[in-house]
Amino acid sequence: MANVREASFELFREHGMTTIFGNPGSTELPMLAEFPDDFRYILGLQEAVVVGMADGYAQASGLTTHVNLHTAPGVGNAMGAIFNAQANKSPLLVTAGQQVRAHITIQANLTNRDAIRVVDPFVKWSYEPPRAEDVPLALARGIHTASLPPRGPAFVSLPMDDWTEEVPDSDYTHAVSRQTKARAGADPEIVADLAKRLADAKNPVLVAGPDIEASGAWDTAVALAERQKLPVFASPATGGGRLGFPEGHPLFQGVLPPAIGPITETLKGRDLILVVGSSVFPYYPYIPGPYLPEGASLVAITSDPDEAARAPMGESVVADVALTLQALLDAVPEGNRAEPDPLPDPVPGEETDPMTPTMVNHTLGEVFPDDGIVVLEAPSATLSVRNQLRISRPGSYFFGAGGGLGFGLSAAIGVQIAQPDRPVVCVLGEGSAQYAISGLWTAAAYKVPVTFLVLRNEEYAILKWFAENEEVKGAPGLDLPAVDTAEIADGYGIPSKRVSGREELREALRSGFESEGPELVEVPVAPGMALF
Ligand SMILES: Cc1ncc(C[n+]2csc(CCOP(=O)(O)OP(=O)(O)O)c2C)c(N)n1
Repeated sequence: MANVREASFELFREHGMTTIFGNPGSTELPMLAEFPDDFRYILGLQEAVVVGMADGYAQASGLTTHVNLHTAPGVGNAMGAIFNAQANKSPLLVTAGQQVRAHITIQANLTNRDAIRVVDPFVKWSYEPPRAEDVPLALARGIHTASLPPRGPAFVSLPMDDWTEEVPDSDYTHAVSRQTKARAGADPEIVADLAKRLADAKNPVLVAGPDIEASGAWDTAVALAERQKLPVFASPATGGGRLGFPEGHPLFQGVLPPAIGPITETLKGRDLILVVGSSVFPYYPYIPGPYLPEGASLVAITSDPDEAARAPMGESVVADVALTLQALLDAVPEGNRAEPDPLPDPVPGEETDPMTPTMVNHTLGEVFPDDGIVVLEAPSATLSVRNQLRISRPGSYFFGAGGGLGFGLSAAIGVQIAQPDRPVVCVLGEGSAQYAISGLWTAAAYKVPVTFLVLRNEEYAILKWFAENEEVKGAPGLDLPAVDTAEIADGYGIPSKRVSGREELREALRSGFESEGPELVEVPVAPGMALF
């Protein structure tokens, strides 16, 4: 007979979940006792960072990933990052220690007194097993729940005295090895109808979303666009945690703006808008207008029933994105429409001192390795990074779709751990970097060779832009003088440089990409939004 810990670790092993991200406390130590040699524990110094790292790891590895947090306060610290993981559709098993069962009712110190309810809105399932013997089954259910579409975090609260309890074999052995599979294709009649509508459309367009990449449909999306000569837009950057289409492809027409009116304006004249692997749409800010251009119909393919239900217009097909796109590709003929003009090449813009974010991103593009990965959280420079880099390989771009800052720095570490052979650059605003700054310790301690590129504009530039849009005058708290991220990085043991000028920047980035450990490059940039 195994104890709860042995049975649970067997379960994790069976699912390839041998990397655990955590920040331990007294209530988690019994889980970590006699930690098996074939597992690794990645320590983060604050729970938001721990979850952000796991989120990046889960997305870049495709594996459901275990994050272990410290009872109520640890979960509390992690909430913003769990919200982000939900928006990113990141398959996380989030566990947290709980007081000894005999202590819960009398609410002894550190009791997570409403463990299930606290995280409930941000997870797919939240649970505390009624008996110790149920722990392995509850963990198995959490793993399956997190990994079934739409993927996302599931939470299990684990009383600390459960781990040494014995579990009868019959209670857990099936749970350890069972699998769940859920790739369901669309009704063939719906696909045939959609194929006909697409082929008959005069001026259709494809809007590519993050689930194309996540579902493994990248090549199929390219083949469909090429066969039908479809112009392709990326779904708005606000919700685009990953890319759905190569942005250097001649059919690529740019990133859709994120607001209602401007999207409709951009898509004016289209008769069929095919949205794949995206919500319709991740709008922000609120700029009202008609939801669709005159004469247009919209069909969205998504594996997420909630995305389908909440869309304000159009039709939705709920099915696996990769299978449905493949079926559609097989059913459409070669299109004979005129191909759209490709986007002009990105230009660096004017030389200024300090450099513009556009110039910095252009310079990054010059030295960015073919197999490089960008993790992005530089709010006022988001579009500039997209427009300058035109990333064209799958699995090469990660962005926090939830919008909660702190994702970027921490996720970059998880992405790099999952993809040790690919150079990772994490582009950060100096404000954003502070939300997860202690992640630098993990990068240094585990020699995770991320190159952190910090754009220092001494302000919350995007909030100044929002203030103008919202006609808010005189708001305090939008300036950020004297945050010296390079010196902070030194304090965490990360070699860092402050650079100015393109040549110094190129050299510092090349050194970062070649280094076997993390490096941080801080570059002063001109204030304001960078759209190109
Ligand atoms: C957790 C969290 N808190 C606050 C915000 C609001 N917010 C959005 S952008 C931003 C400023 C980011 O500053 P910085 O990283 O320096 O980027 P910049 O806007 O200057 O490009 C803030 C505070 C947020 N998105 N997430």
